[in-house]
Parts: sequence; C-alpha cells; structure tokens
Amino acid sequence: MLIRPLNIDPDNCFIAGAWRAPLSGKTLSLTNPSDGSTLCHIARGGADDIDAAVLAAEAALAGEWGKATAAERGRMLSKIGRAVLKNIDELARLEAMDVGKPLKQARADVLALARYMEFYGGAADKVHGETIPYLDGYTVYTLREPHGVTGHIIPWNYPMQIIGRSVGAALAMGNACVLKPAEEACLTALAFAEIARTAGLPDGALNVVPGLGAEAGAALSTHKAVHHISFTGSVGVGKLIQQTAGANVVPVTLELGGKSPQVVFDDANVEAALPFLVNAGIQNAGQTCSASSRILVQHSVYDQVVDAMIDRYQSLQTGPALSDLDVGPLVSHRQKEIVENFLAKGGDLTIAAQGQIIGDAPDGGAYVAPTLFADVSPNHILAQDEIFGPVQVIIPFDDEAEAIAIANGTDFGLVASCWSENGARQMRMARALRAGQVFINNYGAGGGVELPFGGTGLSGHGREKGFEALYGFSVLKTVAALHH
Ligand code: TXE
Repeated sequence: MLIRPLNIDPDNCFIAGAWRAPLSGKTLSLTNPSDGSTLCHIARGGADDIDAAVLAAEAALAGEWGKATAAERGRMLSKIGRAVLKNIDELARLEAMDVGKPLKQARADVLALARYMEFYGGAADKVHGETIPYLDGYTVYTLREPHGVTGHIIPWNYPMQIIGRSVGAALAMGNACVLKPAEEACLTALAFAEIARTAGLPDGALNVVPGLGAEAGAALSTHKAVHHISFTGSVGVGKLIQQTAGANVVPVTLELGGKSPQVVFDDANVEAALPFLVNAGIQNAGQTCSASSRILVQHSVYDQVVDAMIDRYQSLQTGPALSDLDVGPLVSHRQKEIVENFLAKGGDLTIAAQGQIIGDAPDGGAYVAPTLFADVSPNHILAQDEIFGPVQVIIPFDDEAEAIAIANGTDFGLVASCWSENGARQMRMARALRAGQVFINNYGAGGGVELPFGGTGLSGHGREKGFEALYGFSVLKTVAALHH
C-alpha cells in the first residue's frame, strides 16, 4: 500500500534506499488517535531487519556517503531541507493524523525539520579541530571524525523535530543512521527517508526500521556494529538502553522528559507570562518532554495568576487533529489510560478548571480534557511524576529560596523558567535552577534549533540541537606528529 503523494510504503522498512518488507513478514496496525480507526499497517521490523539496516549503513560509509566531503554533506542536508518544505502540507497532514496533533502544530514541526536541515547543512563544514602547542619537534592537532553507524530510537510525540535534531546532526558529521521510530507514529519518519532519497542522499546513509521497542528497538540498541545511540523516550527504557549500550561500551545520548517548572515572582510582568504558562503545558496535549507541568507562583500574585489560568483553561477546545483546535487527542488509548490513572491519583485535589472536548469529537478518539489543579503541595505525585498529558499543577511559594527548593525538588532537570523583572534575581535563578535549559521571561525561546538541548538527573544526559550536537555525534582524535 502506498501513501500518496509522499510515496511511502508504510508496511515496509526503508533500507539501503529501497522499500523492503520486514523479513518476518509481520506488520502492526497504526491507529488514528482522533477517531480510533486504522490508518494503515506498518512493518514490524525485527533483529534481522536491523542487521540489514546496519549493513546498509556500513556500506554507505564505505562508499559514496563516507567519501563525501563535509561541504558535500552540508549541501545535501540543505537540499533535503528545501525538499521537506516543498512537502509541508502533506507532511503536516500525515503527522497530524498519526500523532493526533492539531494541524498548525504539525506544520510548525515540518518547519522545524526543514530548519534543522538548513542549520546542520550550513554547519557541516564548520566543525574544526585545533592545533595544540606542545613539546619541541611535535605538531599536535585534533580531528573530529564520525562515530560510524549511529542508532536513533525516537518516540511518537515529535517525530519530525527529533529526526531533525538527531539524524540531521549525525549526517552532518558523516555518520550513517539507523532510525527506529515509535510504533505509535512512524509515518513522517518513513516520508522523510523517501524525501531524502529523492533529494539525492546516498543509499544506506539513512535507514528506517519501524517496529516494537522490545524487538527492533532492543536489537538496535544492543547491536555490536552500532557506535552511538541517541534515545528519546521514557526513563525506564532510557535506563535499560544505557545498560545495554554500556555492555558494548557504546556512548548514548538520553533525552528522557521532565517535570519542568515556570516560576512566577511578584515582580514579574504577569500579563506577558500568562500565554506561556498555559501553552507550555497543553502544546501537543502535554505530550512534550519540555512541557511545563508545574507552575510556581509567589503568594502576592497567586490569585491573579490562578484566575487568569482558569479563564484560559475554560476556553480550551479539544477535538480531532484535523479540526485544528487548541488540543488534539493523546497519541493512543494506552497514553490516555496513563494520564487518566494520574488524574485519579489527584482525587484529593481540587480541579481548578478543565477545558472542553467538543461535542462531535469521535467516540473512538483518545481525548482527555485539559485539567488544571491549584494549591498543590510540591510533593504530591502530580507535582513529582511526568504525566505526559494536558495536566498542570499550580504551587504557591513565599520567597526565592522556597521557589528554588520546589523547582529543584524533583528527580528531573530538563527545562525551567523564571518570570521576574529584577535583573539580579534573573541571574541568581539562572544559576540556581537545576535544568539543562533555563528561560528568563519566556518559555522555550521559540524552540530555536540553534539552542543546545538536554537534561540532567532523570531527564538524561548529552546534548542535542545547536552546534553542540555536532560534538556528540563525532569522536575527537588527537594526532601528535614528531618531526625531528
Ligand atoms: O515510551 P518508550 P512510551 C515518557 C512519557 C510517557 C512514557 C511512556 O512519560 O508517558 O514515557 O511512553 C522504544 N529497547 N516519554 O511507552 O517505551 C519505543 O519503541 C529499545 C517521554 O511511548 O520509552 C519508542 O521508539 N527501544 C518522552 C521509544 O523507545 C525501546 C517521549 C520510546 O518509547 C524499548 C516519549 C527497548 N526495550 C515518552 N522499549 C520524551 N522524552 O519526550 C521501547 N523502545
């Protein structure tokens, strides 16, 4: 079955530049989360298909792709970026249907993917080594070389953005990639591979094997010929991947989500903060690693912020992805169940406000109404665990010291923001907040591809995005030449 006009064969793997049925012949069905219907069948790739993909990647490294200069790789990525943009309507529609995200959010993801290709296309030939002054008679310099075959295991929440930041950077540095997209949403990964092939990416430089985590994912993360693993997903699987990759002494980049706070002080421009407070919690139905699920508010502006957030929540509309409302369905009924179980654990809390699921939302859709809790204790499970749904808690605080203690009081450390007009406080908070990214008087900085991104604590380690990612996707070699 071919999905037109993107020419993808979703029940196949994409290996060595061609569509290949999974060797087991097995498929999985892909569900449209907006109505529960079956979108199509996808390949249930297994260890044999991962082997074939790794061999194809090795062949690409030994061939045209491995021989390409940095400038040639960069030009290729830039060309792929332009091809992505030409397909923006089809890609956005596919992502919206597959993930359940409102169409305008899916469009933003396509733009981000194209921008990653543009950025890493431009950066590919700008990664330099250094010369190091050393003993008389020596010339010492460093080279940045590709790892070789890189494995990319990605989730379903932002397939295109995550492909852009990890596959884009890996290709820029001259690696060849094997991508295992999530079983819940993999169509744009396949479409991207086809777009890249059509743009001229040599066969084998990017291979895509859809399938289950325990099968294709595990086979990729334990493969002895894979030299770097980039994983975005749950903490549990991240820990497992760190262990299994560790057995092969393979470096991993882990991006595992968070419980990211926005801290609103009484000297903040509250009006400016308000749109960010809610949007950062409900974007992609809260299924965002950097979602802001905790809002910390100083007592003297507490009622003002809570009232304004309640107003916004009451106007939120949830419905099918293609209706393009504020919030779409969750990606699956499994994810809906996870979120509903958390909501049940909030039974002792008072719901401050809920958004609405529109009347004609199909019964089979995985809808959860956005839910806001106020006056939540920082240690409550809803203020500690990643929920990954459209749920936010508001926590009051007295002073800066308490705000820092609460903000840093989870096991995660991905993103934090500080809202304050006091410059000294901004600088203190930027230092004190335990997070890979701190935003002052904004949240997310528009998601710029230039900005290094990653976590600390249970949010993971390693950095993707920006120039920094290019270092992660390369190996530093020191050359010391003695020339008497
Ligand atoms: O994640 P998984 P799930 C969090 C979020 C969510 C929870 C569960 O809290 O509620 O995780 O989501 C592959 N070896 N995040 O179950 O299972 C899997 O096939 C190798 C946060 O979807 O971690 C998919 O491709 N790979 C997060 C990818 O891992 C395995 C985004 C992610 O799936 C594997 C997603 C295995 N044994 C969920 N098991 C974020 N950081 O944004 C699974 N996979």
